[in-house]
Amino acid sequence: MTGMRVDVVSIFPDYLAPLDLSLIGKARREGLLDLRVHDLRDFTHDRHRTVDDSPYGGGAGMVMRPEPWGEALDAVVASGEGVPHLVVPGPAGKPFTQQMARDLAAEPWLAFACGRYEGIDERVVEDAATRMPVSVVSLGDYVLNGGEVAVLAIVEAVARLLPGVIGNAESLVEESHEDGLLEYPVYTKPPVWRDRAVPPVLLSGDHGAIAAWRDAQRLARTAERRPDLRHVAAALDAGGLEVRPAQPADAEELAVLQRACWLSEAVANSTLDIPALSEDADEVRRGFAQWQTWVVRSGGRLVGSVRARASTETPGQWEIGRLMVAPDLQGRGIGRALLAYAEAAAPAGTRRLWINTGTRSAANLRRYRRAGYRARPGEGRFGGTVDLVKDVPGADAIS
Ligand code: JD8
Repeated sequence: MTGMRVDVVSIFPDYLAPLDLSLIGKARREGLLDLRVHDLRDFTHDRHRTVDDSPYGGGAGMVMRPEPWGEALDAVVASGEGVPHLVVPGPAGKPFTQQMARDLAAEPWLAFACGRYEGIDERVVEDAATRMPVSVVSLGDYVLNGGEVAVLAIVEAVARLLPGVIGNAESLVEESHEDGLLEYPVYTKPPVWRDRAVPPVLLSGDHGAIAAWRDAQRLARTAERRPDLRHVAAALDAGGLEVRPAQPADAEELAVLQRACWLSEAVANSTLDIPALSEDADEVRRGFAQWQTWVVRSGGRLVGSVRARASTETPGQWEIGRLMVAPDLQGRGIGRALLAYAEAAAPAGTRRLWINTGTRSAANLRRYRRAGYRARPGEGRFGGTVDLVKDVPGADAIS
C-alpha cells in the first residue's frame, strides 16, 4: 500500500462509512489511501465497555475516560512504522483551512481521535504529544455533538489533494481558498433555462474575456460573501502581510529584491540586459517618481512589490510592472494578490491593463494568461519581451 495511511478511532465507527463512497472510496480501492477505522470500545475491559465518566469539578455531561484512548492510540502507533500526526477535532481547536489541508496531505500517516460527550480527558492529548505531533483542529465556529463529522470533512479535504485521487489535478488550482479568493460561478447546458440565460461571454469562445469575467466574478463574490477575504489587501493581511506605498527608505531593499527576482528571468531569457537586474537604489528611488509603487513587508522584511502607471502613449491603458515576490515566498498567492492590487488601483476610465515579460518567461506567461491577459503579437516594448493586455470588462476596447 503506497498511499497515505489514515487511522480513525471513534465510538461510532459506522459514522465514517461515507468514506467508502465516491472518489475517496475509489482511492482506497486503488491503494492511494489506506484508511482504517477503529472502535474505541475495543480498548475497554469492563462488561459495559465504558468509555465515559463524570467530570472532575462537576458540571453537565460526561467526559471520555483516558485509559481506552491511551490503549487505542498505543495500538495504532504500534501497528505502523514511525508515528502518525494525530489530529483531534474540537470546537476549541485551530480553524481548519485549505493551507492546513495542504500541510496534512504532505504527511505519510494521519490518525484522528473522534471525541464525544463533553470531550476527551485532556491528559490524552498531553500524553500523545510526548511521542507524536498533535493538532487540535476546529471545523468552524459552531457546535457539533462529536468529532466524526469533522473527520469526514478533513479526510475528504486532505485525500482529494493526494496525487491521483482527483482525475484532473488542474481543477484543484482554480478552487476557492486556493489563492485567497472565492471561485467564479459555473454554468452548463441548456444556454437558457427557465428564462435564465448563461452569461454571453461564456459562449463567446474568447478565452481572454472569459478569464477576465471569471476574475471579476471572483473578486466581486469575495467582496460580497467573504469580507474577511475581501480585496487582496485582506488576503495579504490574512497572511500577516502589509501592503503600502513604497518609501524612499525601501529603495535599498527593493534593489536587492529586484536582483533576486530577475535572476531567474535572466536565466530563462539568456540575457542580462534587464534594467531590474542592474538598477541601484538611487535608480529605484527615481522610479518612485514615475510609477505608483507598492511594497509588501512580512515581519519587517520587504518580500514583494509591484508598480503601475497610466500609459503616456496609449490613453486608457494602465501599465503594471516590476511584479515581484521573494523567491522563498513564491507560490502562496502573494504575486496574484499583488497583481490584483495593482489592477484594482487603476483609475476610473481605464479601458485596458498592460503588462510585459520575457518571451521565454514561461511561468510568468502562464500566470498572466491565467489572470486573463492575452499576449499581443510581435515583439514587446523591450527586446526579447512580449506585451500582454487585458480589457477592462464593460469598458470600450482600445484598438
Ligand atoms: C469534537 C465532543 C461535543 C463539544 C459540548 C457539544 C470540531 N467545529 C466543531 N464544533 N464542534 C466540534 C466538536 C464537538 C465535540 C467533539 C468536535 C467532541 N464534542 C462537545 C463541546 C461542548 N459538546 C467541532 N471539530
